[in-house]
Amino acid sequence: MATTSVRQLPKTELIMPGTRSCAGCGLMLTYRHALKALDEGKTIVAVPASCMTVLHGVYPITPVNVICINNPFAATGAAATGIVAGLKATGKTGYTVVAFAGDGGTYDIGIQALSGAFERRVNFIYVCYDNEGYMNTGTQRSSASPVGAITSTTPILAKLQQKKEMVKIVEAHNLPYIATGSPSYPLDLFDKFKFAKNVEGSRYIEVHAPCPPGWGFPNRNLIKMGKLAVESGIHVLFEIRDGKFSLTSRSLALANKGRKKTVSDYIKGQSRFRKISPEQISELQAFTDKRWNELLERHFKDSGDA
Ligand SMILES: Cc1ncc(C[n+]2csc(CCOP(=O)(O)OP(=O)(O)O)c2C)c(N)n1
Ligand code: SF4
Repeated sequence: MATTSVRQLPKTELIMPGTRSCAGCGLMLTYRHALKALDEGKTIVAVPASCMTVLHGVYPITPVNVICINNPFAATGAAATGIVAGLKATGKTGYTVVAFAGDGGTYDIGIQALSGAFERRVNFIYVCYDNEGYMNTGTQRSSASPVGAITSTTPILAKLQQKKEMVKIVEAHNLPYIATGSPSYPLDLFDKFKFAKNVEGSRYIEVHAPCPPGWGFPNRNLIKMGKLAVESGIHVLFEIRDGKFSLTSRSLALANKGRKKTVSDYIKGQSRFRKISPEQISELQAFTDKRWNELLERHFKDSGDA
């Protein structure tokens, strides 16, 4: 469970009014809490082409009060590596380098640079905010889009394949810290960024970031949609510290007692699933249950309660 209380969250806001992100954006809320946890005036953010670039605004005006470097779409892992090397070469210490990329920039086009940086153990935090599509350019399909979702490149049959399990790929790099998060559970998110900040080496945090226009739900339902994802097991909250796995927050509560909601509960409020077939709903439920059971088993094994 989260150790930080709402009252203990830093009052400082690093994101001022006037961002260009949509109302009800899950990425925006994630970024707000991440910066609260990370920033002590010495944070440098690497951002590829994405909604995150749009959020930052048009040079020379920005509503975000941290140093940000825009890098080419495929190059986030390499750009963060360069920042870390530059700091070392100029003798600057005490900085936190953090990369913030979408699922397109992580699961697809950025995976090579990311894997290279992780293999070299570069000292930075990589955040993938997963809004399950290429949202900035008009909701194209990515390998993180779920089965049954309509995107602008899967308009007729909806997406036929299950989502790529990116965290499993990241785990193969044996990082000291890997976590998942959700803007609907901000204290859990804050604690994970706070912990990650003090770990040495490459760290990975993947956040499920609901996107009202891309998923087709009203702006006001952002928090509800993120919660439904966790309560149905579509997105599971956990962390892996030096290989030791534990469920956290609402996912931990669901493991100990409580019933998961169904994927139908989750998809019914999103118009991107309007063409999903009954077979695809069963496939998505089976995929979700299998993954949940694997993670549950791992949690109880690693916590010694198996
Ligand atoms: C090499 C290259 N190809 C395509 C683009 C166009 N482009 C800019 S942002 C973007 C989508 C990014 O998707 P994602 O990484 O998922 O982030 P999101 O937009 O969802 O925040 C694309 C295709 C580009 N900038 N560079
Ligand atoms: S398109 Fe989606 S991810 Fe992009 S700014 Fe809007 S709500 Fe956020």
